[in-house]
Amino acid sequence: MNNHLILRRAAAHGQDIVKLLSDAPDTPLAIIIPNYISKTHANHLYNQFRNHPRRDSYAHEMYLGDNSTKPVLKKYGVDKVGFAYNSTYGKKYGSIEVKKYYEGIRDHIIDMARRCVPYSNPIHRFIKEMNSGKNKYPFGMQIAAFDGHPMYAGIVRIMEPKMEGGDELSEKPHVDELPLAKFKLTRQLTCNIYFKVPAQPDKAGGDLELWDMRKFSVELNSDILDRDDLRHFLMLNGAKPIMITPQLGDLIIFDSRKPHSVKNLLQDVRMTLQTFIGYQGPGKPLLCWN
Ligand SMILES: O=C(O)CCC(=O)C(=O)O
Ligand SMILES: [Fe+2]
Repeated sequence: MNNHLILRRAAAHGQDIVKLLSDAPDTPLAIIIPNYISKTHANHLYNQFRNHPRRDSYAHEMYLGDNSTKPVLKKYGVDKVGFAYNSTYGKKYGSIEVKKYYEGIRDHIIDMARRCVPYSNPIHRFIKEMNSGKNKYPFGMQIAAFDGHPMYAGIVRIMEPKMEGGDELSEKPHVDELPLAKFKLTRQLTCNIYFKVPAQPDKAGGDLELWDMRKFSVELNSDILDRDDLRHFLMLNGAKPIMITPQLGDLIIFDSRKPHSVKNLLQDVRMTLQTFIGYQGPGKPLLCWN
């Protein structure tokens, strides 16, 4: 899995994000920072979230058929602790869904702060690193405020064997993209910190599959993404997947607008702390949210 498409780094570095965001032919597919959090820190998070009372399913937005601006939320083999902005896609500001999201994140902020103690929240640490010191991102990183007030960055994603939609997540690559109607981003990245991975990764699945789109010639639109044979279609058009086996404590960032999938989990539990990172173009701060 270790090849030239992956930047492996000892520490977070804003210039690596610049590289990931570039359109150059040698743009990497992912940044991996091994041991971003220690094993004891990871274990602390696992114990805090393994039986969380507010765990629910994390639906993924799908744009099906002709009605492609109205997303359908589908179970995709993942549970979450936290609130996802995609629950408001296709809904107006002032709608019940938007209110629920902002009310939800208020409680989530308090809960996360409590459960992370005595450690710092690793997503907050990453944002801090992107704003200060010699490794910062040149234009900083902020919490997004797509509706005019601050959102929240840091959701827990949980995978276990045989969850509804798991086969689809595994077989059909997906993309995650904030709709234009919400806010215009130039690029979108996702950042996961792996705090529980299967004990026997070779048998247990849960590999992350990223598609190298360099040789892919057609624009990715919803017609293409809807295809049941998307995996095959991508291959036929010159895209190639690479596999990453996330290790405990890894921080991994990649472009969420490029197709990716997570292989079916056959044993154990897999848990990450995740945030999206939006790029608004040069000279502007990166924006984080869930
Ligand atoms: O769990 C992972 O490894 C990646 C999850 C994912 O699809 C994402 O962060 O967009
Ligand atoms: Fe994703």
